[in-house]
Amino acid sequence: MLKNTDISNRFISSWIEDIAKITQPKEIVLIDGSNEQTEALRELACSTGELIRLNTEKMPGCYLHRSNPNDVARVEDRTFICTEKREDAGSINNWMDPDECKKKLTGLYRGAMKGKTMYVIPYSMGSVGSQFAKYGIELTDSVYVVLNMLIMTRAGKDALDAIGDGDNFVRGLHATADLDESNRYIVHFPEENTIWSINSAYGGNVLLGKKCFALRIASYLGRREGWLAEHMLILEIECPSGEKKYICAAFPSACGKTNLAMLIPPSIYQKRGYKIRCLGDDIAWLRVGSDGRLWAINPENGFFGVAPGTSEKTNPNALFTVQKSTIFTNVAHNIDNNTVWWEGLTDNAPSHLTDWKGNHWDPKQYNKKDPSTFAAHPNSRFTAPTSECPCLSDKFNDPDGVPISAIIFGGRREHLTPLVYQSRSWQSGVFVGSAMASETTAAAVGKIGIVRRDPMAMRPFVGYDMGDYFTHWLDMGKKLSNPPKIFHVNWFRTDKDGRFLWPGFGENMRVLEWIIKRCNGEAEAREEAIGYLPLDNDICTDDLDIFDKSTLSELLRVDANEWLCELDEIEKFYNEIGKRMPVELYSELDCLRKRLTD
Ligand code: OXD
Ligand code: MN
Repeated sequence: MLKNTDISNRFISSWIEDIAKITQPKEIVLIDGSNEQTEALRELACSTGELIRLNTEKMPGCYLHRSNPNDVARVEDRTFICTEKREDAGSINNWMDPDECKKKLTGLYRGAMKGKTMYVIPYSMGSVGSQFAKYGIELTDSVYVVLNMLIMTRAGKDALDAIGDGDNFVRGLHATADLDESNRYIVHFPEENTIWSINSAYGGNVLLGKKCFALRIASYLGRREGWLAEHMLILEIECPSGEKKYICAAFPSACGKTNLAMLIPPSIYQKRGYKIRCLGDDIAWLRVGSDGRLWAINPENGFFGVAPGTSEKTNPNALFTVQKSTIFTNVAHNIDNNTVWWEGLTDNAPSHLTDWKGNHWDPKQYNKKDPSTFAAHPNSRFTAPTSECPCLSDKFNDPDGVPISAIIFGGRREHLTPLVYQSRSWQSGVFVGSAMASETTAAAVGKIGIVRRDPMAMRPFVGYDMGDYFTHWLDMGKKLSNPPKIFHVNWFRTDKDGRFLWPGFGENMRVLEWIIKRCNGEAEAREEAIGYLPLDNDICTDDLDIFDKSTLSELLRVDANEWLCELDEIEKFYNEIGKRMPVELYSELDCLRKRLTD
């Protein structure tokens, strides 16, 4: 058992004791973040088969993990917000009464760690000591979770010291149990700074610092304390003048946040002196600075990215990042050279692969329309340290964060939304974010490709009522004397044959350039009912062969009738959110309807 002397904080030690009485581990180990302990845990995981050590020359410090095939994505229908009053969780979240939930889950946790080790992981979200930083402790019986948390957060002794004697930390409890899907629960008690997770070992459900803390609990705390926790990447653009600008962008899961955050500008932009650097690919915490601007940090310390589709063409920086110190989950194993592979990494698959379930993979069975024939799971992941990212901004660890000039919302829409448009004001920008919709992806269990409303890409992550969340966004705007400009982009518009109209990836720089110019007051725009759009020549298409101006006009077309139908859908969604929907957003909706019909 953990010796009392290891943790002097009584709040922590008595909580650990309470949990240990229920889960009954054979021993308790404190994670200190030292290289020796981490290395010993890697050895242990390799000896039990939980990890496979990959080619130490080609991919030093890299490992492969295979999860249970029933446990490969976030489970939104098993995710709950347990507030005292049901209405505080809102109509979009699943809710359970906190006492009933604890009773039920305590039954499931009872004896769940028998014969196992319970690891105690103290961690910090944000640089330890920063005004943005928040601390947590995760108790888990999974070495895989420990090793992932050591990459994704700043975990170990420094975080424990920062908690000191206080009880201001998020209590997270994870037990693998027997991975029974029907008893899988990811539950949050925002009023008690507590998260419980059981019967899963998939990252988004069990790396409790990530979605559970840094989004669901943090969004709740942010509302109480006057800041925002958002599902956003953060990137830095260095302009030819040497000036650096910072942008946040919110896209639903698996819609290209990692690619945009690590974008390499096309060569004509490089020649002009543009550079892009990454600060984060998934989560941003945003505060109002004393200068009236919005300042952001990325609270994480690693990337938990989707592997399929990542290649030398689509994201060379991510590919470079994952060559070292990375844990791969559910990708294919190239047994000839003990490396990894996934669909999209190269045009042709290597000759001898073991698929993500550990079976021999027969390339003849591959059918690109049927994910069950893929060598890697469509939601297979890499967990890689930010420190390996070749384009990491030197502001990454800055405790004050970076000042944000623009916020971009985006979704995956075949039709309707143009390549880019700018909202008229903060309030209309909040409307744009609230009305976001996207086709579903493999990041969560469920049907893929269905359009669903995903406001600010936060539908699965807001830890309280969605109407209150929008009100909080509107209130934040009132505190910003110099707010970021708000834009919406859509890289996924298709032609009548279903082909993407926009080349995407590095070429998205062309859209970022217009956005930065708008922020600097250097680009014109045409005013449409939905907001401001680029004039025909405002998006640079130099060097873009296979692209003609008529394609650009199509990408920037606004169809009033389609938008009027969309507004009906938005209104239905607002009504579903219910009585806490702010009137300001209904009035934005009415004004837009009027502008579209005038
Ligand atoms: C993620 C997600 O893993 O959004 O980032 O699902
Ligand atoms: Mn995400």
